[in-house]
Amino acid sequence: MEQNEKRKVVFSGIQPSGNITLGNYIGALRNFSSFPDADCLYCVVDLHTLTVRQNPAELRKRTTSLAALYVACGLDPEENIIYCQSHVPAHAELAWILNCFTYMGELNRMTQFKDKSAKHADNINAGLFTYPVLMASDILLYQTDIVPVGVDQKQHVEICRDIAQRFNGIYGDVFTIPEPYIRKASAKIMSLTEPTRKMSKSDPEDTFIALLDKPEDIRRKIKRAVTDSDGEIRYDPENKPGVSNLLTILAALKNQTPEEAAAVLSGLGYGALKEAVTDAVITEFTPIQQRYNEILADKEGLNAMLRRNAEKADYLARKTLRKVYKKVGLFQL
Ligand code: ATP
Ligand code: LTN
Repeated sequence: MEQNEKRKVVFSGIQPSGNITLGNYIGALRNFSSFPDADCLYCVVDLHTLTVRQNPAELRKRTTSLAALYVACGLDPEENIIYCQSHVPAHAELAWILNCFTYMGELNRMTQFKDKSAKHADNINAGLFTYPVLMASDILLYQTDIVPVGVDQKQHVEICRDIAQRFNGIYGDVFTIPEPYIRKASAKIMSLTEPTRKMSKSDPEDTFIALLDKPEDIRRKIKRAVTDSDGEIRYDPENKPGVSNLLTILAALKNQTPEEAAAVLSGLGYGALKEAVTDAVITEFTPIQQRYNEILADKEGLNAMLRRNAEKADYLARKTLRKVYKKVGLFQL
């Protein structure tokens, strides 16, 4: 690499809002290790989870659990900055500024806001509405080039780009404009019981496979997954959403296309498809679960790692925040 060529910055986050699912893993988490030549930050976005009511003790537990999962999935915490969002105050500070550069109209168009408002009709709070602004702050604080996410987050990365361009248009080149990184074929894993809906960690247990599920639970859930009555193993998301979802999962874990996965099983029944998916998921998850248990057994070590990395993130974030404060005219001592 050229001496003065800037290394790319990669940033992504996952909410500790429930058990991490197979969808989170295939759509996001497993892609996090695809950038060996970049400076990578992987954040446990705990502030974002407060947009929906959380049980405090559980949230605390899920936060360290998710950090341990990042490491268990192969992210070396010496090479990647793995940390909690609330440990770096600059996220919330920049969010305030960017709130003043974001229009109600553009936030109103966000499909996640519409979905979550419908789901939590008794608690449509301002945080749920400005969620994308906090996400933009996460990304822009680190001069991020690449944001690996599932396809459901594309719209949020786009609004982040719009906010950054608007800000740069007024104050000069303050923020790097980020690009989403979405692996098309596996960007959206569907619910096992309602395969036309996204698999989501805040939905009921039987709709998703969790990364920490025991083999017998994985087996049972896949056995019960909704298919159809025509009996043919064929990739056709429109007409055969259940079967196509199982093929997408199998293909993602075997690094094939769904059509290739279907060809291997052609002529067999849905039982064979489910068996193949079950084996692939268990084979993938078993070593991750073993590493996870080892990491969690050393709580002190995990906390020390999170502290060290939060300091590194804080240093980088402050640099951008200072620049922003100066540009907008906040008096600094
Ligand atoms: P919640 O149910 O609390 O909204 P979630 O399961 O949708 O959570 P997030 O924390 O919002 O998960 O998402 C973390 C990452 O996982 C994002 O990059 C998101 O795009 C990706 N992701 C989430 N669900 C899926 C899915 N079903 N298929 C592919 N990627 C997904
Ligand atoms: N909104 C994301 C989680 C998230 C995120 C981020 C992803 C928060 N901040 C920054 C990428 C970059 C979601 O998956 N719901």
